[in-house]
Amino acid sequence: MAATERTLVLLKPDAVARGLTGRLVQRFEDAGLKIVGLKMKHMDADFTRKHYFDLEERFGKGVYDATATYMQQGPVIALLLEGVDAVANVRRMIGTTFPAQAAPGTIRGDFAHMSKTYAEGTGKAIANLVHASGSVDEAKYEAQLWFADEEQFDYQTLAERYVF
Ligand code: IDP
Ligand code: MG
Repeated sequence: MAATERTLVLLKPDAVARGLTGRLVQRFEDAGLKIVGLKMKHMDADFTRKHYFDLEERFGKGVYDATATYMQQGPVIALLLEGVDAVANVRRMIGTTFPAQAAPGTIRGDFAHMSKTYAEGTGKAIANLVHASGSVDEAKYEAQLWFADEEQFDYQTLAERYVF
């Protein structure tokens, strides 16, 4: 039997402040993904660096600083989700990084519309509502960064009998 995966989702400060928590969590539950960890946290500079440890290297200081400010503007809600190919499936559900290009039906496409051009022109971060691990390796690193062993749970959902 192929193993299931665990992946990290963050509801970013704009999602929490806009009161979208329930609707966004509902989408993952509706797809049969199992919540195996859940917490609220206000990220500080040090923890933001650990979470986005390679972002500055990938996109430069301007993008890193804008993103770090955005991620610390209010609390985030972290979810550890389990399911079949959970990493790729959750990425599919959130849509591409820039909401203006994210397909309708995805979280970023349905709840935001900001473009890369606008973010660059204003020096703003992309307010794109959610983070999700981008690869299986990233998911493993982020799961242990955000959730101690005793904060990660094993239990059975009703849905998994049919969806896993
Ligand atoms: P992802 O969130 O879709 O995985 P990444 O490329 O890993 O996208 O970038 C992480 C985050 O950094 C993005 O979600 C976004 O908040 C921010 N970011 C990435 N590229 C840009 C940019 O060009 N301008 C502003 N913010 C950016
Ligand atoms: Mg990423």
